[in-house]
Amino acid sequence: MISGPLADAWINWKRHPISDLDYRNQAMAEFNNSGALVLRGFFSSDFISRVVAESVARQGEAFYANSTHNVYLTPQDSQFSDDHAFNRQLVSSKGLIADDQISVDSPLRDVYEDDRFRTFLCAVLAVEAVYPYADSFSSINVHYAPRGRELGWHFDNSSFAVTTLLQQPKSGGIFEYVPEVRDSDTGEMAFDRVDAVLNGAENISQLNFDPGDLVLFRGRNALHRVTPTEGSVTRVLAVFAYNDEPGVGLSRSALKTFYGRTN
Ligand SMILES: O=C(O)CCC(=O)C(=O)O
Ligand SMILES: [Fe+2]
Repeated sequence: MISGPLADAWINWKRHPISDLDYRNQAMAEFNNSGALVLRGFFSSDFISRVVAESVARQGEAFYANSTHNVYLTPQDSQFSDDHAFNRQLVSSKGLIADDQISVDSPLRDVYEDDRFRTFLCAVLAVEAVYPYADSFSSINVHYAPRGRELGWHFDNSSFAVTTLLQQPKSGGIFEYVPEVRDSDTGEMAFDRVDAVLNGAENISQLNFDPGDLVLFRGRNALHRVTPTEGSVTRVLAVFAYNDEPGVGLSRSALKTFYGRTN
């Protein structure tokens, strides 16, 4: 038997011919229109069962940051009052494991490294190339939200996020968002709208996705969160993180915040 690239068994290539120009253009158009793209049934059932098994086995190793944050994911600023939009604190209680806790033969790595997958991402995200992080933590992560745990409202630092849900909780664990709240390019902080979202005074959209769907999301200007998991089934999600330039790694203080360790 001739074996092809490792990711051949993990992606539903017939349903999602990501190297096909028409398919790619359609994905690009949808992503540009809405800032989000959900490719249903992207990963094979073999991929999901293998990755769920290996991820559930490592759940006990997950790091849970015991802290709060503002929506901008920056330290508080004393020039603003504690109840100002800049300083309002949100709870993120989910846990995660880092890239260095994911085995070398994980299907997650086969997909992360696959050239066809990367070329497709570049086309949809309109970047020339995507690179792994220079640190050994950030490239592939698995997030865990057992009962009652959540991810609070925030804007992402990175311009795009690539994820796949591995395990859906019985209820809760809903991805909620409000598109185009701030403009990070012009420095528009959108304090009034941030307050409105946190006060429940804005219309909130939901992005619904199931295990095995590939999700692309522009989270730098869209305020988003994941609601607390309800029930006994942990929400488990894999994140494929890339940079659009080589050699970028997180600082020691960022590593400490996100992963609780620096080596
Ligand atoms: O869990 C999710 O679906 C989204 C995660 C997210 O927004 C993040 O990690 O920044
Ligand atoms: Fe996010």
